[in-house]
Amino acid sequence: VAAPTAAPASRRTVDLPALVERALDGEQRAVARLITLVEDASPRLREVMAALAPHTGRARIIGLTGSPGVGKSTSVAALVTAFRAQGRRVGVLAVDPSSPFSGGALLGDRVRMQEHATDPGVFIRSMASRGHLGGLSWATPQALRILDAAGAEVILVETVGVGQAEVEVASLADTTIVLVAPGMGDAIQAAKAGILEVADVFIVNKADRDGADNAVRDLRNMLSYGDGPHGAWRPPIVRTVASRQEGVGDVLAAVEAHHEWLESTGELTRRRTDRAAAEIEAIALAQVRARFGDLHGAVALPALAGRVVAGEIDPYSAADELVASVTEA
Ligand SMILES: Nc1nc2c(ncn2[C@@H]2O[C@H](COP(=O)(O)OP(=O)(O)OP(=O)(O)O)[C@@H](O)[C@H]2O)c(=O)[nH]1
Ligand SMILES: [Mg+2]
Repeated sequence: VAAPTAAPASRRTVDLPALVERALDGEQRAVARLITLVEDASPRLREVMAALAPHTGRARIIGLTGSPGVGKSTSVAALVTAFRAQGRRVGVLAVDPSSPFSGGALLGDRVRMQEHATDPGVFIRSMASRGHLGGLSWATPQALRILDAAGAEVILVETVGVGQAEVEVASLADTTIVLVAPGMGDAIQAAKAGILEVADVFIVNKADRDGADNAVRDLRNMLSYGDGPHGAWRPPIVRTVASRQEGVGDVLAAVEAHHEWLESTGELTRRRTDRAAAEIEAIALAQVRARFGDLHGAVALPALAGRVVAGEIDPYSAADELVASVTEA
């Protein structure tokens, strides 16, 4: 009978430096295992990130967002094909920030990604970040660092699910692509959700369907071109039929133009610095929150709460005491 502790024990004895070396060599299995450490919020991530740091900062990060079924995964697959044709190594990260089950959508993606699955120049990984301390903003940047260090020159990030996560993922990318499709009222939905502002490039996908012209027109109307300071970036609108690889070259050209604009204006450095600041903050807050958690079962927080209930202390002073106790720990 196998000892029930076998799995955790083998996990603990993992030769991390060797795993990191293999990931740096671009070995897919090693990359996958490191990203699993992110999903598990492993305490050994600190070690991994320290070893990877000198090898990061090269990858271009492209986020794709848009309503369910608009064609994000199909577009990701089409873009992977196009980037591979240019000889670039590509990482794909599908993030599921909300759903408790990473079922259907991600499974569908895996099927669509089949043609790329055996290509050693493509890293594909889906990740559930739900339930993490700090959630998406904590886990995604770390997975991106791993892919970056492993040699992915371009990383495509697709979010599954709608809402705040879309805007959040946009803040993780150098270039954010917002997809809409004809007849879905997408442009209006996107405007409502505050997604128009985060778009660097628009794709009107499913241009083989009726209403593509209307979708382009809706977007143009809402974008109010002509405003904005001289030299500001104006998000181009590209039509695609992702399922037939049509228009993908135009998307690549738009992404390239945006990258050149980012570099020439210093915006790339600004965005990456903002991102690093958000990442540091997320890690720091997770650490503080973990210490609060330790105190939940212990004396400090329940004792403080009791004193607040008894009217011995006000909640602000109690919070001060709690913060002082965790930051001095
Ligand atoms: N007609 C047409 N169908 C397309 C096109 N692109 C994608 N589709 C189809 O649209 C459906 C949804 O595509 P997906 O790529 O899974 O869309 P998604 O945005 O990733 O969907 P979720 O991840 O579930 O939000 C699939 O059946 C695709 O084959 C296109 O350009 N034209
Ligand atoms: Mg998808």
